[in-house]
Amino acid sequence: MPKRILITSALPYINGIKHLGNLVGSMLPADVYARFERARGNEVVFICATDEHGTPAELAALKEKQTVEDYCAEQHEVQARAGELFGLSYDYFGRSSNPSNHALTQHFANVLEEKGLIEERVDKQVYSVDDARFLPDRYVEGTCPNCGFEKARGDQCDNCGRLLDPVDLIDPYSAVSGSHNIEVRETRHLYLLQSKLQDRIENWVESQKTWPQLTRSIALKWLKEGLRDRSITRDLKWGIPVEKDGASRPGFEEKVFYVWFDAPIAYIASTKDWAEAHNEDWESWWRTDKGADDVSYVQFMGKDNVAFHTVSFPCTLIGSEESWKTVDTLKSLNWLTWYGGKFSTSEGRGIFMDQALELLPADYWRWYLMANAPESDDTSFTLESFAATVNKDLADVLGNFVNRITRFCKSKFGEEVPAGGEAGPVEEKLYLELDQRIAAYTEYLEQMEFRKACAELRAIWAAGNEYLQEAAPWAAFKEDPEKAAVGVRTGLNLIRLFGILSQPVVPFTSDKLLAIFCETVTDWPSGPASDSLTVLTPGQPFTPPQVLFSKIEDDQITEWKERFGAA
Ligand code: B3M
Ligand code: ZN
Repeated sequence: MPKRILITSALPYINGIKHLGNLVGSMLPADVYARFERARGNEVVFICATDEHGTPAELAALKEKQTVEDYCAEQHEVQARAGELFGLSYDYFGRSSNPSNHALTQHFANVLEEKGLIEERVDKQVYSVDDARFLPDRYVEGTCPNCGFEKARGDQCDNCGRLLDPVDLIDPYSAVSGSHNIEVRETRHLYLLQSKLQDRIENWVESQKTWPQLTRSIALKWLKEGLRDRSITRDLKWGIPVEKDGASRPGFEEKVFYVWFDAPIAYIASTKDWAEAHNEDWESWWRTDKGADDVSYVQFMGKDNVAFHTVSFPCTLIGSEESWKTVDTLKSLNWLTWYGGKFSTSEGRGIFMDQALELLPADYWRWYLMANAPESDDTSFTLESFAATVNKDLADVLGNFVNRITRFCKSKFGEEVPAGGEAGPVEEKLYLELDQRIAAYTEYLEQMEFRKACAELRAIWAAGNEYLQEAAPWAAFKEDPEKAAVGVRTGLNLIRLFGILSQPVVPFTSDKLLAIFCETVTDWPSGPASDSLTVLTPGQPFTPPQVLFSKIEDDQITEWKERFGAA
């Protein structure tokens, strides 16, 4: 029975194309996992969307001298295209500003209010006189009352991780203009009474037996601090308007929902948009009373998003008392740093998705990023280690293997799988090693242990080279052409098997490997390696490929370091 797996990646903010750190933080690992589960024959729905509300979008549009609607529409296309070029295989790439999300967000707010979990409160909010606007949480900066960090944001301190309210900050200033001319004004907002949900969320978190340690400890830390009631509306123009009974809610005409309230709801809304576009049933993925109880739901995100997904969003879902599907497995990643520091959009530090593809094809980046995914710790991206990894793993190990075997076959046996000979001890040894390694690789992918999975995949490629070294068909050819034929036939079958196994991580290369044999199958090998390595039979034609990977040269590294601010 195929499993039904719902996969969501954290939604990239609309304001500008994402850098490699964003990519490896959620979208790319989610894609690798989605591809793997599809290849295993499971039914996968993989959802992402642009996160379009909030002040960042407003300010970015202002800077570009565009209306925020136009800005978002344009940037959505830019991000959709970049994702496609990187091979991110979303079933749907939606928008949090779509009508479906307006309706669902409104729905949740209404239901939560009916359940007594929402109330209007007059709140104090930071107002910047010079900017003539209320400042949303993250646009107020100041000193953290918890740890003393001087550049704490109003929503969260990046130093100690504590969730904050902007009014908690000591010596606050506007991050928009830097102005200290700010004051606290009264404003009316909707509050989600998370404190009333403490027990229910705690029980729910306790019942999650498969969460990774990082995820669990973040959730528990929050619960221990005690859930605080949080305002879920903001004084902004751009966003989802606050309604009651189908009309503007009195007193809220100039307000919208807080971006972190509506963004996770967009996972559901985007699934709905996907379903409408493909004549599918979205409720069977999201409502446990409508078939979603057998869905396994996996979320991917950077560690700074974990609290919102283990506490805030569950408050929305569980608080509604409707039968919404909640997350089963949450994979969170640490930071990828740029030479030990921060990637920075505003300072143009680091490499962004569009720039990366100007330099090299997607698979070079995909391989490096996944093989070095920041799982147990932050990982530093350097062009030097990127080049070393690409040159060694992709060019020397995988590329060289494919090149050697296809060329040798072409020159000695022609462009078809050679006949003759039988597998002997050298092949048996290879089968044994691959049986173990493929099982381990599969297990790591299933566990979403991506670094370990990639190490195993690399070892599988290397096993091919070691086998060729031992079988040495070029040496055998003169004396014992049958033995050489076995070596070549096995080698060609290895290329096909590499094509299948590599598909989740380097899908474009995988396509090329399979195209050598005019194949497109990517069904995960389930039988023994001895079966997988005898699929291509004598006489089957093939086309030797172009060089698969070119090496990165030292002067390229120098040039790129200069260009991207690493020099
Ligand atoms: N856009 C934050 C981020 O990309 C945010 C994620 C929303 S997930 C619902 O870090
Ligand atoms: Zn702090």
